Amino acid sequence: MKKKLSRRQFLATSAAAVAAGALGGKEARGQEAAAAPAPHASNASEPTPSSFSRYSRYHPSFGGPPESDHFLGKLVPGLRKSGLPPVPFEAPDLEKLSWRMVNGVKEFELRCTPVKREFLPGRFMNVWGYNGSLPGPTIEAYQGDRVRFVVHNELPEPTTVHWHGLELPVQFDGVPGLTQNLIPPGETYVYEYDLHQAGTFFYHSHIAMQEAFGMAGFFIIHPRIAYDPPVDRDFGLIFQNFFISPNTATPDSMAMNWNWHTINGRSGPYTTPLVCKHGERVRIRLMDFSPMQHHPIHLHGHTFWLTGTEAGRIPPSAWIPRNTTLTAVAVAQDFEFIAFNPGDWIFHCHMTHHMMNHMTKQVGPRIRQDVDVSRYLAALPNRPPVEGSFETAPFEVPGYPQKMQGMEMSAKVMHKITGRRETRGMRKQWHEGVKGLMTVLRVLPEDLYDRVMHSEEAIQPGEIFEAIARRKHHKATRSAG
Ligand SMILES: [Cu+2]
Repeated sequence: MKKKLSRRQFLATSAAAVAAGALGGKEARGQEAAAAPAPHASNASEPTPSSFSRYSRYHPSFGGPPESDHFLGKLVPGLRKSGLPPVPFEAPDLEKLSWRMVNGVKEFELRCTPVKREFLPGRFMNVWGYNGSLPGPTIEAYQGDRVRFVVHNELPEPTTVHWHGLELPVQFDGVPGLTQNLIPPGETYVYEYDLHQAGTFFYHSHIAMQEAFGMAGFFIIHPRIAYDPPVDRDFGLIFQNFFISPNTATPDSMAMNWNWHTINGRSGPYTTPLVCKHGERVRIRLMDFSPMQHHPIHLHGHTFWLTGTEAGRIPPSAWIPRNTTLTAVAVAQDFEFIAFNPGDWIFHCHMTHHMMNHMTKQVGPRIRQDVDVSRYLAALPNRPPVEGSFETAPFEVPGYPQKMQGMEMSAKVMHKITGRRETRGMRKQWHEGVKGLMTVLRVLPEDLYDRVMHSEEAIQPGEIFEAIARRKHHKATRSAG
């Protein structure tokens, strides 16, 4: 019976405890809360309601002493019950690698392939990946699985696949020369081993120049039973950089600087927002597969806790509250938070050059004088000389690239960006603030979540955003939930 307590009942219980506290002081509150049924009672060491009688997952978690459980958020139960398998992992804009069971082994088929990936609408880049995708499709498995990967090399050159972070028999580690022979073009190689770890792993080519071409993908290994408290959402984002000069669509893998930035193979604002419900416990797994660049990843509107590494969940006593986390090359980090704050929140790398892709059309001092570069390109033999003086008024402000902020895009491009379900009801010009290594976390009250993600009714630009801005969040959610 205790296990059947609904979320609404739990909230009412918490509210009653708070009200009792206000009337009768601290002691009365403790007694009232202790008498209430536990939200889930599968485990004797789980928190009791008194642990979070003053905590609402619909309010900011700050305010308590730094060492308190409230502040750490570690006692907040997920909407998802404890003791169940983990929620499926979700990496926006990437597919999952399918598998079939062959004599007790999960068999996956992985093809190493050239890829045309649409970084931005109409911008198809010649990169490499797996099964026609950059990054490769996500491998999702469970601790204890035995897995087999049948790898076909469809590239014009030899390759190997390395299973990053896995403790496996050495002959399957994927290092050319050291542990195996290269897989020649057109050939197949089979890797097979047991998964005894759990965590955020990835797979990638072990040829440096192929890595610079983007050959990597998520390899998520779940524990059989979700960590407690469980998360309601499990998202993943791979950050990558490429140097693609203005007049080509093929990266220069020898370059030492990077002008195109992708999350799961797309650049902002073409990255697909992460959408969750108000009050859910959310995990986001970050993985940096850039050739050389580390990324300070920043989430607005929430404090998150670093809760995991490649090696799985960190003990809660060691969780670290942050707003920005520096994710280094070849590192995976998991963080978790309660999505207590409804709205459209930018979620991005904080390196200024990663917050935009390069603009090729209007570079240089001429734009500062409000003359389009196309005039010069059209009259190359007799183009006017460049003004050498910096003492004129236009040089007192930066000009490029600040002028690109409000750049017009064609209707076709705009439709690809704003026509997706996940973006419905965002403000009309939302895409102006989402560039390069950026995406959006949308925290939607339950009724608005259903309208955006499940209904077919028309939603005007800005409608959802304005509805949230007008609401008193916790009241609206309780009555709607
Ligand atoms: Cu960055």
